[in-house]
Amino acid sequence: MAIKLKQAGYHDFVILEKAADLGGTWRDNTYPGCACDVPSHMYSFSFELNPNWSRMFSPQEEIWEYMRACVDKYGIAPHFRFGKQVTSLEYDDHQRDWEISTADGATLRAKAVVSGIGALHVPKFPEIKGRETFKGPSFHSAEWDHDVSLDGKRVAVIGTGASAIQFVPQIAPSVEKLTLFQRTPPWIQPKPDFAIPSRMRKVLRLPGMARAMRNSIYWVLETRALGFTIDPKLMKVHESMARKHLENQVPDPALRAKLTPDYTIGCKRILISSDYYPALTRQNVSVVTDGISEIRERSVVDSSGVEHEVDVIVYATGFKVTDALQEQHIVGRGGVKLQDAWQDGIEAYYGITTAGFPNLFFLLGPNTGLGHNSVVFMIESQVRYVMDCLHLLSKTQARAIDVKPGRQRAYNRRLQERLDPLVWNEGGCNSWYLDEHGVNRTIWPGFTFEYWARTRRIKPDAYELIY
Ligand code: N01
Repeated sequence: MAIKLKQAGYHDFVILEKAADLGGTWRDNTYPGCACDVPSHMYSFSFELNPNWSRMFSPQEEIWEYMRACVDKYGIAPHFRFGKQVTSLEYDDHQRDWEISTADGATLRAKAVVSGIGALHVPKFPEIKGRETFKGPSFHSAEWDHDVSLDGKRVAVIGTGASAIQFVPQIAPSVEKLTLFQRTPPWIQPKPDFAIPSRMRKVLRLPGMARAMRNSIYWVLETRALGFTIDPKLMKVHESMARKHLENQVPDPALRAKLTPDYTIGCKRILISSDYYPALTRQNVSVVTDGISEIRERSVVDSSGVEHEVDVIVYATGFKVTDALQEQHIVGRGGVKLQDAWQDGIEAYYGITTAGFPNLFFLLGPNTGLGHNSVVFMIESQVRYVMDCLHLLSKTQARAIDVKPGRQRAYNRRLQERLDPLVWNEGGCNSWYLDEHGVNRTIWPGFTFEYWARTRRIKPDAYELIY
């Protein structure tokens, strides 16, 4: 967003960052083995291709480094204000601008606000009886405590999502015992990861080659959308690939049974790993599927009453997703709080603007997440849309734009109708894609090129212009 603002000649903006450094996900998540599960040539900006990625799926440090390199190249550094946690956003009906307060007591005023807070950054801890009584070290995967050595320790890992499957194979060889508490097994496909040889990197530096690589990855990933967007039955191919992967890697039928999901693949995020299953077959690793009834000072008790003594607990239990935006103190026109505007569920127009909150734009807002391709593609579409909104403001000399409530409602009605028969809603699982009422507030139900095409230009008649 900052790069595109600058390129368009907007220089009067600040980036408020709660932490002391930039990087978001790729700054916070430092657990062993942290890497992207989308190929790097696609999980990067379309306007800043990097022929030098070291692997197909690059590790966290390299992605963070890429972000820093972009900041340097495009001169974004002076715009950052670190240690600025936004505590409230209030729209001023008279001035027609936003007052932004930060935790250090400062206030700022801005004509427009872009929320880039993401959905996966507030760690979620499970509500398990006695959790606070545990005497040993315990931490969340997104707040990995590198001062705690796990070597020779008895470690409990709770959760088997995208984060857990990356660090479990890394820590398993050095711990004394790893007890993995699995509530729902994920579907896992092989990870086609490899170090990109220097010869291939040389080729990628030739004109057009990095673009061709990116485009081919895009279309391969996009074909995965068929089962997601058309009919869950088309997911069968993916399911048999995942089932074969499990059979090949886990010879023990009892363990295999524990690891076999009972819902349609794709209902939860499809995970990719080639070293997770082998780690679970180790002598010092056990998978507990009985659920957790209690945590005591030195142990985790499962629901069949077995007490597992452990020295350390790692929570790989994910993030507060659908409430990440809702928990913010955001007050729009007429003093209406975002929580009240969204009392029936979070929704926006193309996930970007929401009625009653003029000139407030969301990146990765409601229903713009993906199960099959890179969200960076979605973010870039949203950024272009926000730029188009700003151009409309300049052109019309309007002070603000506000999406019409009827347009937003109609858009979301169609969106939910599309989502109804699809795998996230119908696949027979519980996932963080759904809110507490079982409504999908997270996923875009179509191909990404459809989203790209629909957000290419703002439709001015969908908006009220405020002068
Ligand atoms: O979190 P998750 P994550 N008792 O929510 C379990 C992105 N990401 O940090 O499935 C026991 O996926 C829960 O069980 P269940 C990616 O978008 C990207 O792993 O709800 N278990 C689940 O197994 C991903 O989707 C990359 O039954 C409990 C796990 O904890 C998102 O981040 C890499 C429990 C949580 O899994 C989050 O991933 C890593 C309880 N009370 C992550 N509560 C990339 O490479 C929860 N669980 C881009």
